[in-house]
Amino acid sequence: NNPPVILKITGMSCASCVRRVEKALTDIEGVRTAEVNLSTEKATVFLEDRVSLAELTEAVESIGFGAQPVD
Ligand code: 9UX
Repeated sequence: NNPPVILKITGMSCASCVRRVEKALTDIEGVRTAEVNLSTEKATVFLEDRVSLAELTEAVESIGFGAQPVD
């Protein structure tokens, strides 16, 4: 089991934003789960296959939010 990828997500205002970001992430092939926290602006993403960081961040950016990997 791999550790989760953590992303900083910017631009979210409400719980619907959270659900939109979670859906954008879980719609990616190879993503097992995505949990987004509005207060901390962090997404915790568990993968079942190798997925590039760029694919994750681009999915979030494509629906109008900011995303960057957190080490
Ligand atoms: Mo809430 Mo977010 O009213 O994309 S859905 S601000």
